[in-house]
Amino acid sequence: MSNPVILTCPIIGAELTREVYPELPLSPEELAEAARGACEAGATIIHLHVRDEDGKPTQRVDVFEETSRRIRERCDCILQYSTGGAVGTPLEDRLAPLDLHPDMATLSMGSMNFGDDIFENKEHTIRALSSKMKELSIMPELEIFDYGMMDTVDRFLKKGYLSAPFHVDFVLGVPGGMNGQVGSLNMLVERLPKGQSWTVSGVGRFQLSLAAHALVMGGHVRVGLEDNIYYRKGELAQSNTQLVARVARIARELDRDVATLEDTRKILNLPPRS
Ligand code: KMH
Ligand code: ZN
Repeated sequence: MSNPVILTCPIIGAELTREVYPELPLSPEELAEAARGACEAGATIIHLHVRDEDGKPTQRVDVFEETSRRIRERCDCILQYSTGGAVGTPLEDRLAPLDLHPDMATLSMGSMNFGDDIFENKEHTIRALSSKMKELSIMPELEIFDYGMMDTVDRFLKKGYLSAPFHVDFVLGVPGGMNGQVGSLNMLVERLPKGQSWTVSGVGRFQLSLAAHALVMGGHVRVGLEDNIYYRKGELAQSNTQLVARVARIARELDRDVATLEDTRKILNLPPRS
């Protein structure tokens, strides 16, 4: 294999609405179809948020369960549950879906302004999420929105609240976090503890440029509607599939294979699903 790139697709997120993106998949069935398309285009990890019957973000276990089942009926992929939820989601709710034993789950490494809201991740919150993932052998993906969060990673490693291996996702371009210039990504990658894998999530207009930059740097890429709804300036993307397919095409042109599920498990040290 030629330096395979793992493509993660965040198919919906918690903030997006049909007012801004009319074709937004919301129900378990629609989310499963969106996941199928993304996997066919090359994604092997689905970053999953779910919505309730009114289309509102929820961390309800039954909705995660039904959506996961429907996704698994259609495609073999790694499910990565969001524990970030929406801004303001209580810790108890953020922890709840972990009981379903997903392969991976997100772990945001600090609080920040998130647009006009606050995405709160107190140290005790991070510890609670991290220790439940450890207890259930769920691989965390550390969400890094700002440079200082790397210091929290070091502190948590030192204190034993986190242990390698883990995977890191640099989420760049959120208003309130670090910007999506390529220099930001360079700094963060240099700062990463040796031997850990990383992905970049470019938010909004940074999605394509950061994806291309990560491909050249040898990193992995997250691409999908949660982070960006445009295919190009002024033109809404048709679907997650379309966004993933473009990055897969660019990867191949740059002589990087798109990681298969087997490659992905190997790179991330993920055991096969039991
Ligand atoms: N919705 C954001 C506030 C995650 O998935 O863990 C947090 C988020 C991160 O999307
Ligand atoms: Zn998310």
